[in-house]
Amino acid sequence: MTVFQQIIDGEIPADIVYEDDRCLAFRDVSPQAPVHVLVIPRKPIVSLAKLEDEDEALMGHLMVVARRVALDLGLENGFRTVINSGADGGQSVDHLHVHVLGGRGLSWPPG
Ligand code: DGP
Repeated sequence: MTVFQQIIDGEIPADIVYEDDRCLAFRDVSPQAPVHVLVIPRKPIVSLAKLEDEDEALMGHLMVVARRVALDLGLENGFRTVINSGADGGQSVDHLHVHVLGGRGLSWPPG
C-alpha cells in the first residue's frame, strides 16, 4: 500500500486541487516550486515502466488534467511536467504520478 493509495482511499489528507473518476491532483507535500502538484491515476499503476497498452487513454487524460491544473493555478507563463520512473529516475513512491511544477523559472537539465 503506497501513501498515494492512502490518499485515494481518504485515509490520509491531501490538498486536492482536482479530482474525477479516473484521477486526483493534489499539492506535493515537499514543493520544489511555488506550484507543485501531483496528478495520479486512481488505478494503481506502479510506474511509467509498468504502463500497459490499455492505459493509453488514461495516460492522455492525466496529461490533459495536468494542463488544466497548471492553467487553473495560474501558470500561464509556463510549467514543467515530470514523471520519474524507477530507482535511477528518482521515483520514491511506487504509484505513477505526473509532477506539475511552475511559478518560477526552472533550469535544465535536471540533476
Ligand atoms: P517521486 O520522487 O517522483 O516519486 O515523487 C514523489 C513525490 O511525492 C515527492 O515529491 C514527495 C511527494 N509525497 C510523498 N509523500 C507524500 C504525501 O504523503 N503527501 C503528498 N501530498 N505528497 C507526498
